[in-house]
Amino acid sequence: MTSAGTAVRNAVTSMTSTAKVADLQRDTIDNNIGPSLTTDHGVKISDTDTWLKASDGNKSGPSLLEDQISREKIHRFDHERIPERVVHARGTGAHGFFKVLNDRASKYTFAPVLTDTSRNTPIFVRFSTVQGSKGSADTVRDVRGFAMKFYTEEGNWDIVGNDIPVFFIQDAVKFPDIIHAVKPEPHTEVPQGQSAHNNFWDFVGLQPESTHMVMWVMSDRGIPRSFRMMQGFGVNTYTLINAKGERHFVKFHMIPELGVHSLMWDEALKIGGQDPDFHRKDLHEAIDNGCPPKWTFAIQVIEESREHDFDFDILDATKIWPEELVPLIEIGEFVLNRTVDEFFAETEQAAFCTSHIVPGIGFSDDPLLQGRNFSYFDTQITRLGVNWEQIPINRPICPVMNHHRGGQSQHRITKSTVNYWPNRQELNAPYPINKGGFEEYPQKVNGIKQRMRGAKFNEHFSQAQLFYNSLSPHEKVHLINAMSFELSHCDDPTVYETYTKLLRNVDIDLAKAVARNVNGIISDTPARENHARSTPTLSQLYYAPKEPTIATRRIAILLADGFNYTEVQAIRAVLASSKAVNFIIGPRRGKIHAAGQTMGSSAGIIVDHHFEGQRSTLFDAILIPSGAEHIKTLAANGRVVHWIREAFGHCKAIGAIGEAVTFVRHSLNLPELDFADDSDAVVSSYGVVTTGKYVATSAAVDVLAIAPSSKG
Ligand code: HDD
Repeated sequence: MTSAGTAVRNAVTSMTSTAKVADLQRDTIDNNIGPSLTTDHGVKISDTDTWLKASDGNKSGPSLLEDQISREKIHRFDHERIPERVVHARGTGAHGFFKVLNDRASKYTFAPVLTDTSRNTPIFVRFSTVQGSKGSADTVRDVRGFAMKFYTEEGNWDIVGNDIPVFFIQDAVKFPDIIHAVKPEPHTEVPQGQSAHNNFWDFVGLQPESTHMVMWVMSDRGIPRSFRMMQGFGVNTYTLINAKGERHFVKFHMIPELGVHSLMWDEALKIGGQDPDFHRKDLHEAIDNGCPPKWTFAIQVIEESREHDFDFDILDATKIWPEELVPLIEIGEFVLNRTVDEFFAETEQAAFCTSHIVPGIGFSDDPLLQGRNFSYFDTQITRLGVNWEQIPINRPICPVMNHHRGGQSQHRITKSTVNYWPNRQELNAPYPINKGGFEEYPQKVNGIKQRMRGAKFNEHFSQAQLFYNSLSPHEKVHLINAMSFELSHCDDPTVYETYTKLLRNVDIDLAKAVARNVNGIISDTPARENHARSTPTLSQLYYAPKEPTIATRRIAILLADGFNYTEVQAIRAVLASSKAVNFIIGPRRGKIHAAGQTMGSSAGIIVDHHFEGQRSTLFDAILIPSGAEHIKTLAANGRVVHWIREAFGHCKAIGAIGEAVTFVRHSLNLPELDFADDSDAVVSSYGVVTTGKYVATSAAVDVLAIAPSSKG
């Protein structure tokens, strides 16, 4: 999918090509030189537009049931939907590859996918939201799924992660409850793509173990700017087994090269309506524009001997392993560099299982993982049938040989007279091999059958405090605003009173701020002291790109007739060389003319979108070049003033040149900023405002750049 701008530009500049395509098609059909339409049973079709009828040629008689071509077409349409995922229904995916960059992991595992630096392991990654149905919007506040399928030479390995390192619950048996609570309510099927409702907050208010995860979802992590700008976490505790047979506990981390960035909540709300496919398009646009997203792949490792050295249970999925205690070990990276060819065949039918591990990787007794290991295979059978691993997107790249037979859509043909083991055949049928088969780690277990959780599982607030304390001031404000938004959508006082009381276990100021906003229980007494510990590694500010970059950022250049052509061309060249994607937004789609160009002449620039067709929310920055005439038109357009004000309110970078400087200042009611000609940046309450002169042509020109200092 080319970026919208390019597609529009191509179409407008070569309008004739559309006519040409129609001629070409006619020519192909008339002379039977192109690919023919066929039925599913392979018969060529010459008419897919009219049902077979009994008619005297003048009057249209009854359509005939014998028309197997039309019947097949309707049959196929009637049965093309499959059950959507029971959670994570809304998603989008891309192909890429994973590369090990060093031998650091070989101390812990013999799995070649994590130790062989000569390999490029193909992967497929699907990003998703949790609560909404398949057709819901991308930019809702929610957890984001981060599911990775590694097609390794030893079999498929799936990491079915999220963009948040912990989870709502400790034991898998609670999953139906948390999902029922967050999904649309059973009596109204409301809300769609939102956790802001009584049932969700009722459940988490009664389930203190969810508190840590709720803090993460209510933080800016819950509204990522892009799938490309969010972390991924395997969440559960797995194990690694090395060549000596030693076992270590492990957690998996994916760190985005572009850093971790979020939308502003007001932006997320608006984009949900303006462009529900925003994240989906963003991923395609980046890959199509030659900027494949990249992540570093890291592990955290704990020796078996240290399992009980922490004040939390390392098998508890509601807890992180703080990096200060268990540092990250960077071992590889992966890139997503190919979009899917067909959404349904690939992304919709992609299926993951936490139980799909390869030799050198093992499970742990993490109760959440144990239950997940049952659920995923089970759910795929409902969605895709028992032979779902024969669907190309799920098929391993290594040989699959076993005695499984039958089931719907069985594609594999196994030439053998036996389908059991042991059997009398010479070894041409697959048999259990002595060396190299998957070996379970000989873990010692003892005890009695009982329903229990480890003692340390009972502590639910210290890491919620750690997370809250680690947020920057503006991240804290955003979290308070988010909780206030959510709880103000709960109209049952039991719900918001219970939750504002529970928050007194995290931080009394947080609890009071939210309680005041939502008419909750306000109290000055904390339910437990906030330990005040913090760590930089939990704020998303910690994950800035190693090299600052505007690559893939979407820049809107607002223009009207009479703009400065040289300036615009120069700026677009600079943006393009930095791999930012720029779009011309003007009064109408089609051509507009620069100062000095004749209206209607072939000169000028093609507008990608008109002011009413897009909003500043869909871009990362806006720029208004100079040109008296064009500024006069822009200044008279209320929508343009709204573009500037809305971008400023969302802490977007705004650039203005020449006559645009005054226009932008007035639009934002910025006072006259008396800068010296070659002033530096002036940090004011508006953020970092820079202005000065630049010599573009002979005369020096005013420039103004506003980058609000923080997402306050
Ligand atoms: Fe799950 C899908 C991630 C807990 C049961 N889960 C699903 C997907 C992701 C996650 C990313 C979408 C995969 C795709 O793109 O097709 N789930 C998680 C994480 C969890 C988690 C990170 C906590 C650490 N999940 C979890 C539990 C259970 C499930 C505790 C059940 C006991 N998850 C499922 C499922 C789904 C699923 C019902 C629905 C669709 C699917 O499996 O393929 O089996």
